[in-house]
Amino acid sequence: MESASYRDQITPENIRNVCILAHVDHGKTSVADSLLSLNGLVSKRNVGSTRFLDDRQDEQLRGITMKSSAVFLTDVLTKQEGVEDTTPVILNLVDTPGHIDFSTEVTAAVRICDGAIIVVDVVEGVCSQTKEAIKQAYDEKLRMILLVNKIDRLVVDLRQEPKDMFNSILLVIEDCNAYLASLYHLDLSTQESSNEIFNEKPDLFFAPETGNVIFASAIDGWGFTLRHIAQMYLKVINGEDEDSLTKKLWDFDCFVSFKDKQIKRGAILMNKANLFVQLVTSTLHHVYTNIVINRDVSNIEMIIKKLDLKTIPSYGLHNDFRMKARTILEAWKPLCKVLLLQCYLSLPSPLHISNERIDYLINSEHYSSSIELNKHIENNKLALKKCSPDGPVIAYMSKTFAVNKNLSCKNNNRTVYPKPRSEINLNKDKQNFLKTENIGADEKAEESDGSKTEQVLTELSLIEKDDVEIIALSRIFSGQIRPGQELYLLNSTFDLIEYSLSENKEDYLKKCDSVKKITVTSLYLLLGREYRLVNCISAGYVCGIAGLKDVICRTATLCSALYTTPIIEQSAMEPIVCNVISPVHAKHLSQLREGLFLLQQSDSCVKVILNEAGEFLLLTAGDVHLEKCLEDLRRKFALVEFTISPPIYSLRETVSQENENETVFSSSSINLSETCILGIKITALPLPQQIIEVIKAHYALLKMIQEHQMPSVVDIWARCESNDLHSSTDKIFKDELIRTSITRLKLRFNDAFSNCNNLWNNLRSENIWRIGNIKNNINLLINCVSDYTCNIFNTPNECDKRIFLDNFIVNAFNMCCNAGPVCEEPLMNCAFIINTLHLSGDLDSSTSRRPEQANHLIQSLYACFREAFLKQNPSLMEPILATNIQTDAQGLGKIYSEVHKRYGKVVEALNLNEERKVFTVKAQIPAVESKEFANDIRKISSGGANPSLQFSHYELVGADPPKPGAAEDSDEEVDNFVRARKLKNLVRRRKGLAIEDDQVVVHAEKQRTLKK
Ligand SMILES: Nc1nc2c(ncn2[C@@H]2O[C@H](COP(=O)(O)OP(=O)(O)OP(=O)(O)O)[C@@H](O)[C@H]2O)c(=O)[nH]1
Ligand SMILES: [Mg+2]
Repeated sequence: MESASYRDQITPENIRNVCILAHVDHGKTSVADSLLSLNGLVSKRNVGSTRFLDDRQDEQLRGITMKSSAVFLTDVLTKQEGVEDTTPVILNLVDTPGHIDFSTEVTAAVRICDGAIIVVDVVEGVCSQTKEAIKQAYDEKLRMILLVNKIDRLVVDLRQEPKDMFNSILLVIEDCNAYLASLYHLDLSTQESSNEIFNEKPDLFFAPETGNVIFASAIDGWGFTLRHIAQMYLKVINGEDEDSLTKKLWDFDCFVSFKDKQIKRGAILMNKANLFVQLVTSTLHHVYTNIVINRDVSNIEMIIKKLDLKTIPSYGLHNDFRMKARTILEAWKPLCKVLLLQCYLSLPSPLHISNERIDYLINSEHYSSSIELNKHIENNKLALKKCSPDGPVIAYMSKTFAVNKNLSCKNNNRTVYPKPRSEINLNKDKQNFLKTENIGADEKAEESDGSKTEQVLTELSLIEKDDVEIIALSRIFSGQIRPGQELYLLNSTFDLIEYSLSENKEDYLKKCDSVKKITVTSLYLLLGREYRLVNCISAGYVCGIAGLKDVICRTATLCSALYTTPIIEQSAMEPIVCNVISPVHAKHLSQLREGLFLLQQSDSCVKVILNEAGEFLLLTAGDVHLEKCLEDLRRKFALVEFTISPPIYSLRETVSQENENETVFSSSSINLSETCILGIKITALPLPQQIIEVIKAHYALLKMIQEHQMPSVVDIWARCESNDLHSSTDKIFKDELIRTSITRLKLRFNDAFSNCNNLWNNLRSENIWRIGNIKNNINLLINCVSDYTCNIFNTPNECDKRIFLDNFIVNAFNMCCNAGPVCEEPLMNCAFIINTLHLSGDLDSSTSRRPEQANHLIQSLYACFREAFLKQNPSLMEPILATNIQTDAQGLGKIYSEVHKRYGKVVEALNLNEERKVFTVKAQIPAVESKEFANDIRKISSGGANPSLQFSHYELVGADPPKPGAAEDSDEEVDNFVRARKLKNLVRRRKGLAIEDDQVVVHAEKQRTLKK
């Protein structure tokens, strides 16, 4: 077990927690390889080809990363490398996958880091997942470095001239900045986040002259910032210092006059190559053209001299010209060193967490109205800010994963620490430590690339179920954790307000399933493929925590005291692909169940559901993710044979209005007691898009208002305040910011209502009773009862006898939204309007408390909601997947026909290159029809196109039953109807519900003719 002595000597000031984000295949893992070479985990020769962190067999086979992996690296930066003093640095690096199926893994990575390296392939440019990566880092308030990768390809593959190389690079930087600007403006327009980030605006964008842009080729191991180039040319250019030359390198009007070696202006007007082209792209162009393309040995010595390389690198040892170029360029500006330096200089240490990030992490707005809790919240914020080992424990578990216990290195022989570097003046203790910890680092570097890789992979694949240990990838924000320590595990639903207001805390904890007590069994430093057992980890580190036996949670906060604000959960992608999984032999059922449990524990994007029919439903994020899960089940968790059904997709139910001027409603008379009858009328309507947009944009605020309007909480709040039970939301929220937001929200609703037609433009924000409880399925309950003022902005009038119905109506509404009457799938974009709510007779005050009466009431209301829905032309919505496919002109037609065959549509076909006729086809296809789509497209394009499908939205399938006269309508409409009926019956059959006749005979005559 490791003593913490080395880590003890490094303060959090010198720690950097950094993730690498990018679109698929842009080179993240290759960049990580380069950094790993610092510690000898990968030999320099094999950077880019080892892909050390892709340690799964399927990752190596497919060539894509499927999970986030963290690795703990240490190195020392010296004065020569650009820091003021010799500085030991710890880098916790997290490589992430780029494939859309694994975006939950990216979400997990960004939370535990303070900075992100955004990698962009300069040839492909900014792609959909690049934007997603930037957005995630921006939302999490991480500082970013842009790494423009694969610059070698501009010369070697595209044969671009230096000027075009510059344009390609510029385009990437501008695209990233344009996207950042759009995020920034969106933030400004909602104004819901604090102003701090806007004050720091200059740091938000990528500006090469500030050092947050690295130009690189990960595969060739080189990289630099403008400052590095400035340092190099300072000796030969007159009249400039390092700062001024760095700035001028990114001033496109500057150029160097080689005659007098001075920098001049006017490059744009004179149409001259600018300084960047002259000093940067021309140099790279020269090296690659001479060595790799022309294979010209005669120039190499000259190149080495020009690059100011004092020692001649061992380029001569390589016969391969690519390797020669690589050796020279790597010796010139090694990417690993440049990247480490820039992480140290441009990204914050855990001590420099911004107030804005702290407020975001604990959602401090949520607590801003609580005077009682203020002291605790402030203490929490202070603990996060101080990042001290002496503070209370606050850690965030961002994902769980399974490891082979045998692979954790319990003795030091299996660990790799940085090579001691003779020139560094470390203190004696550190030197000794490095020596003892560095056993076999060199041999390991060699081993880890070839035979060793094989060995590790085999080890993984032979894992025994008992050897599986579930580890939580965690970040310690405050305090210190040791094995054996007892901690509270709070999941994101833990409500500190409710806890603090509960009268009997013990009772509350017993009832509340959002808090658990766990004992930390072991702690690990994560070393990529291995896990190093340690006896203590302090604030500021990324680590692995074990001790989660029987706990399934996606994310959680670990803390030593219960008055801790849980760190908010990031919204992650919901799994959309669903398959039934069953054992081949019935006797293996329990093993499969255990395996599925472990799978769910180890992968936060997997859900396993046992349905009413007793089948296990396995929900995953996409085809590739499903295959990874099946591989894990087969080899690690279940070790039994199983079968898997074709995918089942989750549908949505909605309504469409036939005749806008006519309202249909369901009415019901419900006996509340022998003497009292409730009369209720409900209308279901499609929710207009404008209103959906307002709800989506303010979902968090609306949810908070709703939570505070729950009678029990309101009650308690009111007692805390001034016995005023008729408080409006404005009174409940003391915080000025929230109150202003609520006022603005009401205005937005009023605007949206008045922009709609007919019935809608008579409504006001005061008519909104409830928002449906599923975030992505927006549904609305509207109160149009003239004499009953109940809405989400005001607590109801206590004197009105109907107030007790509020909970029942809201519950029945939510029940109906969770499972609609067509095929028990969730509703989407529906509004239910309560037109009448009328009590006749005397209401006995105990009525609603009798369980059978309460049950009768809620079931009757639920039935009434369902009837209203069925009366308004119910329809189904299906998930639509979006894809981008690159193709040449010949493939274009085939792709169109493949998309149409699957009931999809081509949204856009962009001509990327006029000369070569390269197109990007943006298409959408129903998820239900997406089976084997990627494979079919790959075949069509002879392997050239490799589309990845991404969930886009839900879309109406078609009305079911058909509109009157549908039989005479277009073929397309009939197709829609037939598909809708087929989908509906498929779902109903799966759920064991009654099915209408499958045989749909529309256009009966046509069918007869066809038969002939
Ligand atoms: N020419 C060239 N190829 C590169 C460079 N960097 C990476 N590659 C290649 O690009 C491919 C993808 O690299 P990876 O490092 O696996 O990319 P990734 O971003 O980790 O991919 P995912 O994790 O699957 O999203 C590999 O074949 C690399 O060898 C580079 O600088 N130049
Ligand atoms: Mg990768």
